[in-house]
Amino acid sequence: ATSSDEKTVALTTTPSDSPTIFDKIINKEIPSEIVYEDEKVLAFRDISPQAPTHIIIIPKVKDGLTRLSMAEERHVEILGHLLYVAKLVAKQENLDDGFRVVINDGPLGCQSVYHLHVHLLGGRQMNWPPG
Ligand code: IU
Repeated sequence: ATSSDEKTVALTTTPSDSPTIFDKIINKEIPSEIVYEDEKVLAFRDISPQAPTHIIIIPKVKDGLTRLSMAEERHVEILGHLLYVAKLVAKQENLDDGFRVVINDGPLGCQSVYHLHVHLLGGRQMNWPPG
């Protein structure tokens, strides 16, 4: 999918707490290239990479965390862990000159999968502002 397709998906997806395709990835019902896994999180290569390295990092248990705007106090630990794992995976992917971490929230933020996830992007020069 191109980034404009991704925007179309984001704008036509209704935010909800229903199971998403990421549950199937966690349960290994559909294949993915997993690059990191521990008891709390899973990191796998994005199916439609927007950079030479593009990895999605997700909590294995959603616990109502469909999107960052739904975060509650109980999610503070997993939110911190997701960012720390982004750092570990960046190191593993040799992104020593820098990388970008993104969390899209909601239709305006271009979120298309309602299971909170961190994008780790690297391997090319990023631009600012993002689109
Ligand atoms: P977003 O922040 O909700 O837009 O990100 C969802 C990402 O999940 C997006 O980059 C998709 O390419 C990616 N993805 C995937 O890696 N595997 C899938 O089966 C599906 C989406 I659906």
